[in-house]
Amino acid sequence: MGAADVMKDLGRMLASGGIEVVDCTGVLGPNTPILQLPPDFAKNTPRVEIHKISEYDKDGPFFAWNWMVLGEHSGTHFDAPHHWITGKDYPEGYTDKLDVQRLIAPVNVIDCSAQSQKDANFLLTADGIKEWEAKHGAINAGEWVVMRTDWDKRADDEAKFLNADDKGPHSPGPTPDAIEYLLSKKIVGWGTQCIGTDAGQAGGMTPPFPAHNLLHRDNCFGLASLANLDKLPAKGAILIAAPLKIENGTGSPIRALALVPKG
Ligand code: 23J
Ligand code: MN
Repeated sequence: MGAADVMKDLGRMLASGGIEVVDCTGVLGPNTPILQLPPDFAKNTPRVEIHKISEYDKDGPFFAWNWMVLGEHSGTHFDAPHHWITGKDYPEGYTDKLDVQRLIAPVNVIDCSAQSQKDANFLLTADGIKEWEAKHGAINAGEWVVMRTDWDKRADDEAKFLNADDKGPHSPGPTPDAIEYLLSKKIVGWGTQCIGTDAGQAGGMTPPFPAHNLLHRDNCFGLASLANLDKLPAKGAILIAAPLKIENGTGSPIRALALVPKG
């Protein structure tokens, strides 16, 4: 079947609901959990603010609109290669310069929800990914890989979402060998449901923050604070994860949408 026929069928399936669009995005607002850097950094990304300009009043009798305070790395968001020092030399490693062809791709959903419920510091390893592949099929070049932890169920409570104590944040993520394995398969990117693409304790790994360090070293993308991954099949969905075209942007909030075959 040719591409034109595929498109025709895709359009029909979307219009009829045979393909369901699942929203993998959290609400962006003042209650959105925000990353907290250790206090030795003077600056941090701000809380999201939404300010009214008008709502059918003296400042706008016919119209409602708002303005915002919004960091690039807020809520459900995209990490571009330039976000990390290992990706700094890619000329296309910014939100306004990257190859949009890579943003829409099949998604592999690795369910780590049971392990993550038992252990907030659960780490997905290369062996864990290979076990998943033996059951569900191989991860292929050009695909997204996301780690399901159901962490989005905590997103209405920032303290539970960040899950920090005097030793720092505790949240699941990948090991360095997991990310190296996925990069050897030429994935487009890696996503999680936690505040960042790395585990809470990833600052102590070698290299520190391996998802950031290794993904962006290889010009690959990261996705964080994804929602509703429990509504996706292990394989068979297509993920659309498109950042705003921020000039020289290092990341951006996204509306992450998954196309899921029904039934
Ligand atoms: C800045 C510094 C460290 C980290 C992050 C941002 C993120 O997780 C992010 O949002 O990309 S770890
Ligand atoms: Mn980020």
